[in-house]
Amino acid sequence: MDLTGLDGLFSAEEKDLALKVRSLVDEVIRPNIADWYDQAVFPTEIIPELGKLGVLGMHLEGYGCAGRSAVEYGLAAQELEAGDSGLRTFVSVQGSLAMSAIHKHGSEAQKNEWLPRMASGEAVGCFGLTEPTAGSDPAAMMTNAKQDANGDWVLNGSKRWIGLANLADVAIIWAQTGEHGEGRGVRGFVVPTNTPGFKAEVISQKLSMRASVQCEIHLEDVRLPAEAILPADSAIGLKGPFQCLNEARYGIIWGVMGAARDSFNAVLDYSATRMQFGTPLAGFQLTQAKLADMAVAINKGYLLAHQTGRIKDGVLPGSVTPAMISTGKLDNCRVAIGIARDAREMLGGNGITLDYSPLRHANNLESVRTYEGTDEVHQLTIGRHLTGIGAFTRTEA
Ligand code: TGC
Repeated sequence: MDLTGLDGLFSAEEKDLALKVRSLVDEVIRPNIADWYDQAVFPTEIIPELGKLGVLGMHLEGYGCAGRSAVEYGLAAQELEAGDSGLRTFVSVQGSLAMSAIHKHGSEAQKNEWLPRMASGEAVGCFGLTEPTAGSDPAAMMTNAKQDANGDWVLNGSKRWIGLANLADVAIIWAQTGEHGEGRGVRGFVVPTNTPGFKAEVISQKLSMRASVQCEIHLEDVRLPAEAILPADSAIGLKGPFQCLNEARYGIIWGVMGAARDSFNAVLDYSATRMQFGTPLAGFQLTQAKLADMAVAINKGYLLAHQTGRIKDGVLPGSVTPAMISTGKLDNCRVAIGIARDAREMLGGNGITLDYSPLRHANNLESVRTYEGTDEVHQLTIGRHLTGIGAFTRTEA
């Protein structure tokens, strides 16, 4: 499938890491994923294995984290998502969202308390930004945090689509602290999930990401000490969570290409052995045209991910901008879902069962394409970059 010299882009160490993650996927995830997906089970037993492999918060430095490069993180995301988007999502939520929030914006005490345990998989984190009525527009969040006379914070509100909130030990909750006053605005809070008033309810009957759990969080007078706030100036306002979303969106640029690659491999194998009209499917011109288009699209997606990663690592010049991240997230998700759907079609009736991965990937990618910014959010982010005009219009009720 390597049509563009991809293999030569990576060092021996990077390839070694990718192979280690691939082995875990082959040994632990592939044999079980159809059942987990069918039964809507997130396999919690893999959390310590992922910790042992060093992929939880792997791009972070210190506090027990592996301090790997952005490209290595991307390669790991790609291998995990070749297994299943739900499992890659767990690693993203834990490392890029919850751990990144603490690492970027937290106090030394918060970092020391949570990051080593989260890196090993002993503690699970979740990231509460989205709300039932505030998805693409987190500025419209209703969750609020009020400080009382003793300095305690009291949180009220609800969050939705929060990965693993029911299993999490700690939640990073973003809440509005008021429009006026120094340090006010949207702020992040480190909330141990055993705090009275915190409740996570699993969202059921999903048709996507079934080997993963998403929840609605209800916060009712959740009382926290003053030091539960993420104290850094970098976390005052929406740029606090957006910096974490950049990390997660970056991982998606790579991850979805893993799902695309796995879909392609499934149909390449199938077409070599499936006979119709006395010929393997692979011998038909229409099949080869489809396989060629898929392979070209995957190569381009890898190159986009690689280019973004090398810039992020400072190996190539420039810096990674939000528009660059949006370009990768938008296009690689779009391309991956197209490949997974085409692969399903080429599998014929067999493609609608869990014996083959493409429809599972396509269904998962519906979520991946939607979370961390829909196509439209990323198109408008790129549009703003190109034109200098923000087209996100807010109409006050
Ligand atoms: P805007 O005025 O553009 O920005 C507000 C402040 O944020 C800064 N900023 C960024 N900083 C870093 N990285 C970025 N990508 C940034 N984008 C914006 C900006 O400079 C500004 O800073 P300052 O200092 O001037 O205050 O804000 P806006 O409200 O106009 O934003 C528009 C828009 C649509 C781009 C933004 O709202 C957006 O990205 N919306 C999509 C939100 C999204 O992706 N939500 C999904 C979250 S996923 C989730 O909650 C579940 S986690 C997954 C799981 O648990 O499974």
